[in-house]
Amino acid sequence: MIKQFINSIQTLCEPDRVHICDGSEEEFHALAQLLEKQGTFVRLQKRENSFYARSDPSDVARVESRTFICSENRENAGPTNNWKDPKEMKALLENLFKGCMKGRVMYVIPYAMGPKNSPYTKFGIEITDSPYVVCSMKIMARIIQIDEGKEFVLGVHSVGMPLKEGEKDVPWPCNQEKVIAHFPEAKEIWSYGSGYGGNALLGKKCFALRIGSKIAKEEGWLAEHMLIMGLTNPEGKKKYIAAAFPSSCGKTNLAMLTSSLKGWSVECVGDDIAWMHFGKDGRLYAVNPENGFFGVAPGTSEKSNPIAMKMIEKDTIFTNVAYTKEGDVWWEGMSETPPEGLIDWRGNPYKKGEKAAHLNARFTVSKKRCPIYDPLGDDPRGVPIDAIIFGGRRAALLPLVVEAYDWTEGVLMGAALSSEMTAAAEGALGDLRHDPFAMLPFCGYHMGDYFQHWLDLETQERKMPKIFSVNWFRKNEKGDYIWSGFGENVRVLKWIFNRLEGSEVGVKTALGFVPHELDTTGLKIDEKELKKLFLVDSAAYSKECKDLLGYFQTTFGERFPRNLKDALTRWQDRM
Ligand code: OXD
Ligand code: MN
Repeated sequence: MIKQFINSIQTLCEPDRVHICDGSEEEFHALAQLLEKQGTFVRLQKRENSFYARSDPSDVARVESRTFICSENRENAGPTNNWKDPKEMKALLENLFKGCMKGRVMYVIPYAMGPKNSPYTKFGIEITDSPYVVCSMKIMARIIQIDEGKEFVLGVHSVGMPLKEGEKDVPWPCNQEKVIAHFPEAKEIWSYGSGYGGNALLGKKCFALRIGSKIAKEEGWLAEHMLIMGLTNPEGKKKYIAAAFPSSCGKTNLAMLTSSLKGWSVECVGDDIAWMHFGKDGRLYAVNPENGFFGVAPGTSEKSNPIAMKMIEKDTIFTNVAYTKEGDVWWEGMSETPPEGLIDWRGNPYKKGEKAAHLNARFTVSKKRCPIYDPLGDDPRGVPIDAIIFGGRRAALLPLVVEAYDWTEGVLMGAALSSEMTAAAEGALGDLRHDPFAMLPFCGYHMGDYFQHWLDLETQERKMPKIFSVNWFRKNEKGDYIWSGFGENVRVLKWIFNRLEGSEVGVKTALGFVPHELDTTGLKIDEKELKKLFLVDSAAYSKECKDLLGYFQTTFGERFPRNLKDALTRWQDRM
């Protein structure tokens, strides 16, 4: 069946030859050399076994407007996804893919998402004509032998730029026309025209989230846009937390936090995706299906994430950052001032006032490189989750931290997530958008049914994790962030940890419990400002509740769960 599929794609795409990937180091180095020769990769002088790539300026982020869920029934894609009839889409794809790999090699990548020997691991095959994608997939997924897998989620990817006889390739081939299509019933992914990130590394957003969430719904588990971290207190007690934030809101920094509080420490299981199942003991267990980090580079620094800075010292692919004359990489935030003689992400001499690195520039690195990679990070059973955090990027309104009164109200916190837009997807920066569960662009089916799925998980027998909402991004009247964030966020995690232990007091508000006291030893923060961080402004929040109800009703209609509507009424009544 797999052979047949590969043959049929070969016949359709007409590559010069087929290469079945084995995921070996030799293969990676041979492809990296090829990419160097083609001008896609520049080997970095300053970092061992590391490469620098510049994409085409038109191919820099996920293209949500060209991402489709092609369910048999339009209703099942829901109001938050673009839908196209699967037959129509297949016809369109046949057209686009016909001969699209001419002059290129067709690589077949068999891969696993999840730890070795885990009952939660799933398998995929990505067929691609991009060696850059092969090198990235080698880092981001676990490459396996084809006969190791059982059922495969099939993915076909092409940059959409066939080469004529003798035609010279460009460093970053792509096509202005882009389509990223998911077939949730057939469990297939077809991606055309982009070589960048989540559009092209099909294991990540396409499989682990869009198709993954659909499988999770069918099988009764959760595929979520969440980091997974272990938090240890000064007594050596450890708890695991999963946290959802919209793209580019600091998940990688939080997942690798360097604690500013003595005795508290964080270890990292994952920074982007969590697959979570209830165990026989009634607890929720999480695995990170990915094998590496595809992190946002700008803003990553010794201050914001010293662990990541160490992690990317070698064995890393950098894309769309700036390039120094010494043969190193640079981006905004790495140091106060850009180094002399910098080349920007477009390949031009850097000009003051312009961006040296693209806002969505990335590093791609194996999780084995993470100095605080969790000892249970690859445990086939996953790690037990005691708390789930939902975080948005909101300049006003949302307190620094709130604990939901119960599972249902916690689910409502997830559904109510909204955030100011970042550069991970195309769209106007800073615009507020609803992003339920940080899954808006990643839920592979009707989001109303997804909310219901979350509600249905709660049973008497299960020990449900506690749910919290956080907001690091509240600003004062002057427009400055009130909370210093980064390593200081451990103070909020400490409060959460102690709430789970039952050793910390919570103050009741309309939304849930907020801290009576937060450990601020050694922190320079004005008491008055601190108070503001825990304020639930009734009038403003009442309006937010009304807006939320409007959003939920107009968007999800009948499929917005009754229990969530009731929970929203409870919030409103308490205001
Ligand atoms: C990502 C994203 O790349 O969320 O992780 O966009
Ligand atoms: Mn993400």
